[in-house]
Amino acid sequence: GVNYKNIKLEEKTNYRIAWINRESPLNPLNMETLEEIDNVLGLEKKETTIIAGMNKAFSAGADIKNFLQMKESDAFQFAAGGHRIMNSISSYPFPVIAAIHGYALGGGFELAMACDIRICTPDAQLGLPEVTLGIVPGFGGTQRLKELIGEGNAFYLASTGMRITAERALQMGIVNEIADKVVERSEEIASRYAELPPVSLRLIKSLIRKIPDEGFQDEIDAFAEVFGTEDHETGIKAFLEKKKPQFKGR
Ligand code: CO8
Repeated sequence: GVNYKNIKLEEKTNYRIAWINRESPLNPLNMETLEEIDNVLGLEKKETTIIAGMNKAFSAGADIKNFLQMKESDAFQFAAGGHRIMNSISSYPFPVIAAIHGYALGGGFELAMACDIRICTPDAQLGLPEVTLGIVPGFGGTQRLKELIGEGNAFYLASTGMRITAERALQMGIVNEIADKVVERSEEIASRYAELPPVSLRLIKSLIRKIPDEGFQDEIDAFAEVFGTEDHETGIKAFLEKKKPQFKGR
């Protein structure tokens, strides 16, 4: 089998669990981690896949340190690569379940949104903080959030960058269930899927989970565009230096 560096793959009889397992406790995502998840989805045996986080969180998003050196063209490549992997989750022929504990922020939240089912712990916090860094969501988050909960609350969350609680996320329809033991609960659902007809599951998923490509393309362009601004440097440096950013509008 493949040796993964950023995830731990647990094979069960009728489903599998891909654990995000980064060195840093909040499980920051990088492209390599996403590619390893993509690799799991490419394995020959197709079955329900649970994505969960080891350590203290599902994932607090992209590794912000990596954004420091990024130019517009790198940002474009990065977002395009991320979109490709998120789309491979939504076009995977079996359900993918996100078992969320702790934080699901930025790219971590976008990864959870690319999944078909979301279960979170009562203390989970979700959000799209990109705006506070002077950037925008770049892994399909604007489009998937809008599709999931409508324009009003999607704009509210993406434009303020505020985090919401599990309870609020359930109320908005972002998560399907709150459970104390999210992985166990996800495994129960995965076991149920193992007893249901795979062709029906695949067709239901493809009928429900289609999003027009146009918005995704615009989001990739927008992600590149913000990397041409001075404000994105201000926001990213301020986060890393634990200071409050002073945005200049350029
Ligand atoms: N990247 C890198 N380091 C991080 C990240 C991150 N996303 N989040 C937290 N850390 C680090 C902190 O810098 C800190 O490091 P150190 O201990 O060395 O000082 C450590 O983790 C713990 O963080 P805090 O001290 O801030 O812990 P708190 O408990 O006070 O706060 C929070 C936890 C609320 C999660 C806070 O750390 C936070 O707001 N983090 C940033 C979250 C964020 O903005 N995420 C979005 C990133 S942008 C993004 O994901 C864009 C997606 C587009 C493409 C994705 C591509 C893969």
